[in-house]
Amino acid sequence: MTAINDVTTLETVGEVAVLTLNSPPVNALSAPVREGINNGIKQAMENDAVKAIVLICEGKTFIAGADITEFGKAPAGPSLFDALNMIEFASKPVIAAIHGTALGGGLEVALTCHYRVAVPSAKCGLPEVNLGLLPGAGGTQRLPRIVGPEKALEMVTSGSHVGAKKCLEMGLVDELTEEGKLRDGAIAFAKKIVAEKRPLKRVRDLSDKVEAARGKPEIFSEFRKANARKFRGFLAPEYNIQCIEAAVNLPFDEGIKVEQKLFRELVTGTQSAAQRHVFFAERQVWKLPDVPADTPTIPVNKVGIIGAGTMGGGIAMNFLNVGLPVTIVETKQEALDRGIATIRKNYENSAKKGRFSMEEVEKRMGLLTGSLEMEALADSDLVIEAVFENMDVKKQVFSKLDAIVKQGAILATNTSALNIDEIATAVKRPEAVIGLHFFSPANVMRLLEVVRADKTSKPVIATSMQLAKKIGKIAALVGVCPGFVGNRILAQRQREAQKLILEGAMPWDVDRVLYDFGLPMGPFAMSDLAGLDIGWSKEKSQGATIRDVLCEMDRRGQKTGAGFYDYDENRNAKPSPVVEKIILDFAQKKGINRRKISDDEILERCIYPMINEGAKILEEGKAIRSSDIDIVWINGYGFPVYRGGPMFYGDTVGADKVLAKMKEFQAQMGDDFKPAALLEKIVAEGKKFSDF
Ligand code: T1G
Repeated sequence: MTAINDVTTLETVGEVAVLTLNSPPVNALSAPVREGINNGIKQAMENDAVKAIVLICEGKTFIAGADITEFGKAPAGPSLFDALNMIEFASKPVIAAIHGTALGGGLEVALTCHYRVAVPSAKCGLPEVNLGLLPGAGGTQRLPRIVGPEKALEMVTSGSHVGAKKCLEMGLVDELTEEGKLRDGAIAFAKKIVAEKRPLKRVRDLSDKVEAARGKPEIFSEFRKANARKFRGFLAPEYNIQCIEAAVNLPFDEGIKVEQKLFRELVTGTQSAAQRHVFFAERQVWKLPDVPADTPTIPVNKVGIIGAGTMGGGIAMNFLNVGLPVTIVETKQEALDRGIATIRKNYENSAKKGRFSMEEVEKRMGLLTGSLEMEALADSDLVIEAVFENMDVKKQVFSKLDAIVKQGAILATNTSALNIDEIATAVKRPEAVIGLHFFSPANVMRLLEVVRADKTSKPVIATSMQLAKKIGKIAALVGVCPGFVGNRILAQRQREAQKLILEGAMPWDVDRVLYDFGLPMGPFAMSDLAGLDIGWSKEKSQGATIRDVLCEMDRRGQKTGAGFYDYDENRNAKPSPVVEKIILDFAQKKGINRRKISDDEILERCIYPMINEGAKILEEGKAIRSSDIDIVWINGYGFPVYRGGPMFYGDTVGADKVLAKMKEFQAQMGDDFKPAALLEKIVAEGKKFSDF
């Protein structure tokens, strides 16, 4: 065995050379790995005794892609193309031995090999699209030559990981070896093809599947049409499609040129920078500076939920999904029965869609116990209350829990904005109290705000974050303040949206601008969807706001066929002349002289105060880092991932531009736009939000 470099070794087993990469954590194609492949293949070629080469990896996975940390830096070491050419034009067969996940550049390396073997648990994929990119090392030209353009389109635009068995069926892998015996299996396969004198099969020379698709533009036009909604606003999916089209219509080397051109455009653009930022941000959220990784955690084997309404039921499903028994408590049998029936219906709907079997439905429902007595929660390791959003009610519930639930349990509140420090005053064990702010629908939304109160203990925090990961959430640890992080920032946008429709815009103008920015829907369409009468009461309403007026007219949103918009029988929204008149009359009564408001002003007034509030949250220490705020808004409110989140977007626009606008608005419209001290500091010191 000889060391090619620090991360690569070469040894011969009979007539087979084994080139092993070992570059934790994922054998990414860093400069040393590229150098190792280059030099290792070269050395094996020069050894006449070697008749075939196996390329294999130590650690948890085959090469999982280019080294994303290298992007944006000056290129170092041999180019990936040098390594790929070394393999593809080798005069001896090179066999990729795949375990774990061969992804991105990793699969592209495997595609330049002449053969690919894998263990059954391995997966292959080209997930570059999730980084705002496309496979930039020939993947868009080689993949369709093996699996055909239709499957290639699906793989490159979804970034999905395909299991080894399916890869074998598609021809992406030539043989499956026994689990755990990849090296031996790959060497045996190499010996076999040498003995059989099999030809060197270069993927680039395969043409039947791409030629068969030539002259069928409908393959691409139909794919575009079917995915238009999902791809809205993103550049990378369309560029990936164009590369697959090039593979069908152009010779290989011409197709590579198209791929290179489009890759360069994406990798230097703001969308990929944003999506690469999110990739790392999603991994940073779990790193808690003052809660060490070895903090002891509390075993959670039984979960209690108080409240079987929409939130309580949805929260319960998260734990049932991972096999944790749940006891759910309500005050009235009818509410309890309704809540449990809703959970069952949700599961049965998923089973009907083929997500899992009816047996699985029964298994999960079998873990659920309903009760009208809070005493049923006595031996729960974690109790989450999801009762009416009222401080007195919450404090009564916690006081009862304190007397009932065993010591050492976690007592969590699902409140979306109330002060958890105050709730904790209702118990003798404030260290056990934490906020677990799920987003509705709680069994679907990925975000969980874990809200630490002043006295919350570190084991409770560590356990909560660990549990969040276990139930498949992405969690951000935040501090107690009105609205925590997500809703506190949302309040900024909602305030400006309401002001804008009085000053001159219409609801459909504000919604259009924010929808075109990339949000799933604007604030007024969102209000109609949720229902305008949330928190509204007929008795107290005095027509003080546009919403009051609409609710008083029974225009309560989609559910009443009218809200800010008029809805047809299919709930298609259209601007309402009735609402337009209400707004104009309202503005007149208030003595507001309406004016034409530009789309730019709508966007800046809705988004910049959000960024500014994020800066305040950071300076108050209510979020650990700015990228956590991005994660909250992308996963909780649909901030477009290709803009990286509000704080990353602030960096893209430029903190100096945000500050200048905030000052301009402040001079015109008052202290709603007062710049945060941190925003001033960032600009003064030439820093970025992402430095915090
Ligand atoms: N480059 C650099 N670091 C990476 C990395 C990569 N490609 N992939 C993972 N890491 C780090 C990650 O940041 C984390 O670091 C640690 O590895 C464990 O990751 C030319 C241009 C492979 C499925 O998009 O999907 O190839 O936080 O926590 O849950 O066409 O990592 O520990 O310091 O995610 O077991 C294409 C991205 C790149 C794959 C493993 N490849 N990675 O999941 O561990 S672009 C990808 C993943 C490209 C070519 C193009 C996952 C995983 P730290 P982890 P995991």
